[in-house]
Amino acid sequence: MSWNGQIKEVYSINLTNFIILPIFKPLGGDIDGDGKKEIILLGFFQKSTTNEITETLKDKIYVIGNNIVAIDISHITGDFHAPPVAEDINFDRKDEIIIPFLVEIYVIDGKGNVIWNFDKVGGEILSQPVVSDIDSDGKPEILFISRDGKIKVLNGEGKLISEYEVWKRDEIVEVGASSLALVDIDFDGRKEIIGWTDEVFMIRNGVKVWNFIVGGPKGDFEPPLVVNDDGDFKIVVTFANRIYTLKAGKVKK
Ligand SMILES: [Ca+2]
Ligand SMILES: [Ca+2]
Ligand SMILES: [Ca+2]
Ligand SMILES: [Ca+2]
Repeated sequence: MSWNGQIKEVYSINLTNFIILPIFKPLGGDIDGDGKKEIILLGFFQKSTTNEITETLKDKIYVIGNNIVAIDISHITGDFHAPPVAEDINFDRKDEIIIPFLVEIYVIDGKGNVIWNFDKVGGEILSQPVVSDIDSDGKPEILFISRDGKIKVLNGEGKLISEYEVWKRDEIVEVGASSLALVDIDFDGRKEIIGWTDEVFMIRNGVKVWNFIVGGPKGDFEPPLVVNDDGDFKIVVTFANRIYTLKAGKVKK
C-alpha cells in the first residue's frame, strides 16, 4: 500500500443543537453488531434556539453510522465525570457503552437500556474505565481508579470482584488519575496494571510492586503508554513539557 499524498473529507455532519463536552473524545464502537464501528459522541442536546444551555437539556449519546441516531440517556441521573468507553462485555457481539458518572457507573446498550449500574465506587471515579481480560479467563473485567485510592475491578455483570490499593493516605488526595494500561509484562498470563496519579505505579497480582514519583498535573492525565521493545517493556508518561520513560525491570515470578 502506498499513500498518494492526498486526503479527502469522507463526510462532515452538523449536529444542530448538540453540544459535545470537550473532555469526551469521540469513541469508536460497534453497538449494533453489524461489524462496522459507529462513532459515539456524548454530550447535551439543546432544544433552545438560544445559545444558552437551558434546564430542558437532555443528555444524549449520538451514534453516527450510516445515519445519526441519538440515544437519550436522560433517564440516567448523574454528572458526567470521566470519559466513557465502548466494549462488548457480554459476548453478544455488540459493544456496550460504559459511562462513568461522578459516583456511579452505568452500562447501556445501543438503545439506551440500562444493562447494569454499579454505585459502590468508594468516592468519585477518577479515571476512564478500561475493559480488559486481566486474568486471561476469557471474560472481560472493567477497571477504574476511585477517590478512595483503590482500583475497582468489576466483572462483565457489574459485580465487584477485586480491589487493589494504589495509595494509602489519611489526607484527602486531590490528584486525579490516568486510565490504566494493562499489559502482561512478565508473560505469566496475568496482566499487570500500570497507571499514574502523582506517581507512576504498577500492580502485579493485586499488589503494588513499585512506584515512581513524577509530580505533574492534578488532572487531565494522558494514559501511560507501555511499549514492548522486544520483550523489554518501557513505560512512557508525558505531561506539560516533560516525558518520563521508565523501564519496568525484571519482575521475579
Ligand atoms: Ca455497527
Ligand atoms: Ca455486548
Ligand atoms: Ca477475566
Ligand atoms: Ca503478568
